[in-house]
Amino acid sequence: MRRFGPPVAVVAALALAVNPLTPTAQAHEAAPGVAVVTPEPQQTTSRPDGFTLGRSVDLVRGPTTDPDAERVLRATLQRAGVGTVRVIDAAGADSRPGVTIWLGGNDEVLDDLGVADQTGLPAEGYVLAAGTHRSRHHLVLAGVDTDGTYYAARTFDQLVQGRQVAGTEIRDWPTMRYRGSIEGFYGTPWSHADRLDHLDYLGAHRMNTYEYAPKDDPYHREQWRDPYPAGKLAELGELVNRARSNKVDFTFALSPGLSICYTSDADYQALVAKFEALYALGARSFNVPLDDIDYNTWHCDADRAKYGTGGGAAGRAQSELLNRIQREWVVAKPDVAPLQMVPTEYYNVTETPYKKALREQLDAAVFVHWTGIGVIPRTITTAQAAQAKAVFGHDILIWDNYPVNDYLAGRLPLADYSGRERGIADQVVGVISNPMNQAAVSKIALSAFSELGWKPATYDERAAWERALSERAGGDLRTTAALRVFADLNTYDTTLHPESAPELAARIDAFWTAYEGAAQDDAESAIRALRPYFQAVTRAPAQIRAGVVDPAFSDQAKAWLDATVLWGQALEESLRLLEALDQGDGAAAWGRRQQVDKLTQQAKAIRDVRAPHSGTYPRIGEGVVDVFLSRVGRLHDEWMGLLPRRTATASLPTYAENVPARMVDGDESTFYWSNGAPGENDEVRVDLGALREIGEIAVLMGKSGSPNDFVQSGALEWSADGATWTELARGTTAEVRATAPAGTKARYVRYRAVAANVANWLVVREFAVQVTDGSELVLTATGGPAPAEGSALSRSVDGDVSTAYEAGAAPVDGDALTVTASAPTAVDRVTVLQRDGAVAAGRLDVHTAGGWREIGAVRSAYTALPVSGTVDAVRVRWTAGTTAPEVAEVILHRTKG
Ligand code: LTM
Repeated sequence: MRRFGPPVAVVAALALAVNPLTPTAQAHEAAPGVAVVTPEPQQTTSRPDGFTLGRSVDLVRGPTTDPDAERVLRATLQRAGVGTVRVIDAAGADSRPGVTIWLGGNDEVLDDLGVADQTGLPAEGYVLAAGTHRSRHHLVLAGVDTDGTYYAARTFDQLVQGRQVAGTEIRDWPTMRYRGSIEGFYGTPWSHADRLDHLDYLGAHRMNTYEYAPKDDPYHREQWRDPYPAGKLAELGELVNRARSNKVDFTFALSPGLSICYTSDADYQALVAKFEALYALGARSFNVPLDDIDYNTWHCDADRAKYGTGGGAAGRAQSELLNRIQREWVVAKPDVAPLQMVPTEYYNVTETPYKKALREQLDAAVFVHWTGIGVIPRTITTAQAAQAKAVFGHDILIWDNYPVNDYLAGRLPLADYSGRERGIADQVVGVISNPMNQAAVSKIALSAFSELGWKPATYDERAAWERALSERAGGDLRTTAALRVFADLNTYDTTLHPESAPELAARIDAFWTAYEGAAQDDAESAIRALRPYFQAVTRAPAQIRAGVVDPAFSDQAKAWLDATVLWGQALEESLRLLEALDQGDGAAAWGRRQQVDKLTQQAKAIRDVRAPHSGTYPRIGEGVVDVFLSRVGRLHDEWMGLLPRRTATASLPTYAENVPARMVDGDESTFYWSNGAPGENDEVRVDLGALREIGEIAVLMGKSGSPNDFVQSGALEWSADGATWTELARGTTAEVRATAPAGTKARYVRYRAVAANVANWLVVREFAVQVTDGSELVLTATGGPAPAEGSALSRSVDGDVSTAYEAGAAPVDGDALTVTASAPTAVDRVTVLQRDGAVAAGRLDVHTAGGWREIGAVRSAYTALPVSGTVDAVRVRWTAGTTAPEVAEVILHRTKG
């Protein structure tokens, strides 16, 4: 049909592709029995004198012993089958065969083992030594401080394989001072249980920072002055304690910027009162975020009078407030860490009066957060970090907006944590993650943060990602493979990963190359080669649910997992649809097509429970999965004789469900809405599906409520091939109209921004392009039974088989659906598509110059009857009392040639 010549090489390559659910060990994975410690310790030397843990061990507490470290250690020992832990003095240590654990260090034992002690290592560093001296086995966990001993215990937890302790000497310390997360997103905040679990996760991954800054906690931002209610305060207290037991600094953030009066002593007192309340609970680290506020708006006259206007004035006002907190409150409490702040200009390194004011006036002790350039930067380079340090004139803590998804409704960014240069560690004091609304799902990215923060010198984004998947899967290879498939479908995040489902897309590209050019046999093998990956998509959610270590992952990813099953099934059905077409089986193809549409609708009806994701459907491989399904649908349309429909696209992302297709649906009450302001050369485009002679064009932008959402300065252009464009008109208004010169033949028409909009987004209600050459056969439907409310007869001839004319009642005597063509047309087949489950019976007639003539019966969902001659109308005479029909399409297949 559409395949010419066999591209054997491509087909062979496809056939060799492995089923991605086949468990295959990855190169980065350690050999069986050898532990992988994550984050990777700075220095590891293996020794030959490892040992096996018996039923009991002796425990000696040393100078940097720590109860939390002991808790972790005891849990590890229990897991390894050690039933008795005998706590003894160093003096009573046994020299007979057995195991002694030195928690908190012991220099003599380290000496005996020939291991240098921890002296000189940075804060939080430790030495871990496991070896044998004179037939006694020793495990020394020697921290520089108690945090270090805790981390030594965490590392030991990963080292033990069953009962085996490999002989080892580890010297380890963190490179970055701050490692962890800031719960700093908009939308549904994490639950209390999420946070407790997250703090455990941070501790287990040697991360030491959790900042409490959820934008939608009213007491954090909108109502910052109000004290927390008792219940909420109790929860915060529990978090502080849990953080401490995981060696995590709970940092309490308060965001007063929406309403504070900087000169007001009462406001200052309200702020420190809130800090005091958290201090009383045990919090020892504090932050004042001033992001996402308008610093040109004062909230009291006194501020305006004192500071004047502009960024410099704002910088001075903020500095004075923060200096007072740092100098009067923080330093009065020696156990409180230096204050942190988030500047209003957190997203660039440009020199401005605001930054100058912070640089020159903000107390030197205060740490400044910075997101990298552009809020969600694709890359953060060492040079940029150095610039940030210089322009803010303070220590920089990177608030990295990954994998946050509050700006990506419906998406879970699950790709690797990429684009961060290792050298940033030399310029900043730390990198912390702003995670997703879904805490447990964020762990894939967080694991990479722990690796970058601990040992940036060897940070490898891809390897870290693979390790994170494996960890979520508890090391199970099938679950890891399923997670890889799922993560691929959830790659797109605008900047770090602007591509969608790259693995799936590559396989689909290879498939089309093989399929489109292949002879029948090779087409079948192209389908056979692609099918396992589609099956892997369908099956991945069940494998993930069965195999992930953390039930919260499946719970929080539920909407995406459910949707993945449906999209996977739709992909599989679409392959069956292709097979049906290859076999010339129109009835089977129509059945498959309906399944694809049904599955797609079900997938789009799914909602997550969290804002902002509750407002839209989970996006699964969007731009790849849906495009594949549409392409198969177009092949099916073409096979049935439907003329190519016009389609619409936009270069900008879509806001909510206001998709580009709404620009060409003939309905001005629906619209395309971009998810951002058009930049220069952003465009909306109509594809007529084939070269057509065009006439009047109208681009109707803006809408009530958003009248200024239009391209403020644009060019209306047409093209025959999508590459070379001819300008038709320029526009600066919401509605742009023009008429193409007579004889203009175009396939594409676009409206392109010639300059960026300053702020306004883009709404296009309708992008109408008139076709003047009569090549678009226009069909009109009349008759009955009358359509049900909300339906229309026209849906039986709209060229879209996913919509249908739904009759409001069963047919009565004399009811007929009549379809009239805009011109008499040579036709060789008439097809009537009814929806399964609503199939009415009737007789099919065609109208020619000789009048009406019956050509056969309509009695199933798919009726295709041969006809010859020039037809100007067809009709279905319904059998009275039969089912109320739902007619998806009536198609006149035009005679070729
Ligand atoms: O990034 C910062 C400093 N502020 C906000 C965050 O609260 C928000 O989560 C992210 C992502 O939308 N963008 C911001 O600008």
